[in-house]
Amino acid sequence: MVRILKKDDWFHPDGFPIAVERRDPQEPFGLHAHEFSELVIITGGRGLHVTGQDSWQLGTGDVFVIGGSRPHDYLNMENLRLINVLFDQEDLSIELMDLPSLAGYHALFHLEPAWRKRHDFKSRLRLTPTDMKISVGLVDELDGELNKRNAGFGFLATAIFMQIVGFLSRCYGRSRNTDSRALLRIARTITHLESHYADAINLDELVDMSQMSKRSFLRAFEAAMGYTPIAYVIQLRIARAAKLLCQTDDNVTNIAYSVGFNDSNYFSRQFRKHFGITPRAYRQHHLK
Ligand code: RM4
Ligand code: NI
Repeated sequence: MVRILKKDDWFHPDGFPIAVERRDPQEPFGLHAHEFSELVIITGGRGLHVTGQDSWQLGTGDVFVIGGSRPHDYLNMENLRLINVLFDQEDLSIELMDLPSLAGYHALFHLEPAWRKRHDFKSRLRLTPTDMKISVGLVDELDGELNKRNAGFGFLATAIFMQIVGFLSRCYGRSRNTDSRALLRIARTITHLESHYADAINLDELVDMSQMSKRSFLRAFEAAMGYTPIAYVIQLRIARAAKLLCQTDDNVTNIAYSVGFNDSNYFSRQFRKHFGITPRAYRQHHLK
């Protein structure tokens, strides 16, 4: 049985869903998973990062994200030092704004964790000393807000957290190594879909962008995102439609068309499959 770290034990009793845990050094901890996610910055030393059956050599400057359900541990530590930024994405409900337009964001948060095996972890983010300094500075600021907990800390801590996520996403985007570049190419197909979800999807265009064979691309995409590109676009369209249903009084058919469906019955079926209720019921529910 893998030990599961509980939100209640790791976040402040007020329930604010970001916490900073410094490990200087990381002590033996044991295999575990979390009810939350963890952004890890290796600040010094060496060690093995174990996820399931696999293990990866860590060094200073490595940054990676551990989704909650992924069991992990550290072994063979030689003065391994790290900073964990614990966060619960759902409880945070941050507006991502144009973050998904950064390929580095998808690469760091979605693709690398799922795809590490193929790249033997060579596609991870490794910060330059300058970027490391900036990142640690931001974490220090975040930590300060969280410790003082003065009125307004929730807003400020969230803002600093967003800065960290945005900054690291940009850092990934600047990565030069071959494996990271390969991951960024797939990430770019995702950013393309994010901004063109309402258009007809051209699979060949995506394959071209990835510079991979069609077969490898499809496999890689699905492994990383949990959906085929087509299914992913449908998710984007439905999410956008859900927003429009709440925020506008445009009719269902128009909304379906405006997000890229060309058949409103098909839209309603897909919507229902996703949310368990019809678009109309969804709107009713959110009007209350
Ligand atoms: C541990 C180790 C784990 C982390 C907890 C919060 O020392 O770094 O990975 O989840 O702290
Ligand atoms: Ni952990």
